[in-house]
Amino acid sequence: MSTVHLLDYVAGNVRSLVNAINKVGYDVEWVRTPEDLKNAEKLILPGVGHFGHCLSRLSEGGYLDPIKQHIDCGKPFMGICVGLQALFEGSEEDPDVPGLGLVQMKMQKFNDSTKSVPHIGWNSAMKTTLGSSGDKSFCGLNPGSKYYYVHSYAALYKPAVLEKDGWSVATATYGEEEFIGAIARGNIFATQFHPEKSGQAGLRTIRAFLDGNYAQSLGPDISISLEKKDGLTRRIIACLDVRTNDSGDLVVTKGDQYDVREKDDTNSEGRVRNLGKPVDMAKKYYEQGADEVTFLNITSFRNCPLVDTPMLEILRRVSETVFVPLTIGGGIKQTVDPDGTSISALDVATMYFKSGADKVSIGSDAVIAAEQYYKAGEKLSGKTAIETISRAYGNQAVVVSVDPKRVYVNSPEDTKHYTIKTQYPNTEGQSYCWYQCTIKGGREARDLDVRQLAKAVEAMGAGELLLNCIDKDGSNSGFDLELLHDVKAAIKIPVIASSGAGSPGHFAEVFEHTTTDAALGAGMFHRGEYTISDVKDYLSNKGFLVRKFEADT
Ligand code: 1PR
Repeated sequence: MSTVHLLDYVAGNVRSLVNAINKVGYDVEWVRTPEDLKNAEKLILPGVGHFGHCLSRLSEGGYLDPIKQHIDCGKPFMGICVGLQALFEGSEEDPDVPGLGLVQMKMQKFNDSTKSVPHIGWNSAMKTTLGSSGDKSFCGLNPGSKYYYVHSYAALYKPAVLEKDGWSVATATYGEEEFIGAIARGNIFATQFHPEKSGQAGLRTIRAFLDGNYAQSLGPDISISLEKKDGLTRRIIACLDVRTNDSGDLVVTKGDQYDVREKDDTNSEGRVRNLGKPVDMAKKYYEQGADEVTFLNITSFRNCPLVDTPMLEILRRVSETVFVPLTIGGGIKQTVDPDGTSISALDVATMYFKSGADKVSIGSDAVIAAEQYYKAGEKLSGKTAIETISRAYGNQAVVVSVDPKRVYVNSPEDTKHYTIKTQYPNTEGQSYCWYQCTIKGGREARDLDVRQLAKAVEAMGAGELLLNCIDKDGSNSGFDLELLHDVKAAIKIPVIASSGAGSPGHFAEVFEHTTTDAALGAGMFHRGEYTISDVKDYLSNKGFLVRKFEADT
């Protein structure tokens, strides 16, 4: 098997990249010291998180000069995400930290006055300019395909600079901003998107780079044939609530308002609903075109040491065949093992990242952290799970999952919390409500409203909010649009609508009537009522941009 050298000096969460490289027939050799770079023929530099953190670590480790030498002597080099950004002069994110300076431009933050930032989701990479290397540099990129991006800073497209220096560029457009999705010149190829998370389209790109088959599968020069417009698709996420059933097996389950037990006629507790096996179901949803898969560990498996937790094995297996982002939630917090060993939230998250997760989702712990944030006069402690994990892995790796429920009041004066006037009064005719945060899977309500939580976790560095709704969960009656309006108005980070999806029409409704960034479904997919492709076909017929699953080629 041919090998490729991988320089993972910074974050350590590259399992899916390794899986993707193996999948296209290559073996990974790790670069452990700067000297190892001398033996590298093909080199991949992935990177996530903070530009300054990545570049400083590479510089302190003595890697920058050997990387430059590798590139200068004409050997194949591929940069991914911050690995692309490293080729530039620098970034607004950390103005004092220089990049390699091969591209004479700086990264800029996306304008967040008109859209959510980070830019998360599936967007294009369409060939725009031809550098001196001509078509040859575009490793398998296809103008009809979509690729998975997650970043707040981008190289905004400036054709004059790039063409002068002979760069070939593929761009994407987010809102009104056109930016570099991939760039190439001679032996250099780099993507702002994550090819290892971009399904078959991404695997094709990795394969083309590794095979040296740079000219493969080029489309027409779309700057002539297509109008540039926002290429971000509507993201559809499949969610698997996982727990052990009464026989001790790990199953996908699904509740109604968080109650996952079968209703029976007796007063005894029913059995846990068993809707299938997590690994098989994740693969099924990937093949139906899910843009992401989320696993929520809804009960604790904490009667065993963390390293043996069954979710780790599930992630390892899923990430071998599912090449879209995987999120894991449940129990992401400081933990104590049965033998008394204390494990920090960051270490817990690290174990999940190393097993194949791309994001962790924090529930109860985020609510407690937000309460403390307000108690301290809106001051950050720097020690919360959200802060420590986002510092190490980047904001995009931290999702906060919130489980709010409605509390009705007669008038806004009856509570100190932010209320909305609802179109759906309760049976007592009360038409104002606020959304109360809960912890422990909805079992314990706290004196914190969802707006407070959203603002606090955004300040702490969460990259995305998974907005459940206990009142709507399992109801098949559509998403809570009022809740979504409430939260979207308070924050800039992307919001995933969750709870209540019962038909494809509910997805169209939520995208039409709110500015939600993504929508998640569970029960309707698990029960086989609709597939993810049904939802995407429906959305596409309604004129929404969606990504279609590309089969193996
Ligand atoms: O608090 O950090 O340990 O995280 C626990 C996680 O587990 C939280 O994300 C919490 O939302 C989740 N959770 C806890 N108990 C339950 C339960 O159902 N008993 N599930 C639970 C949450 C909600 C969604 C669901 C949507 C869509 N499930 O994930 O999939 O509501 O459902 P639908 O489309 O069928 O309506 P921590």
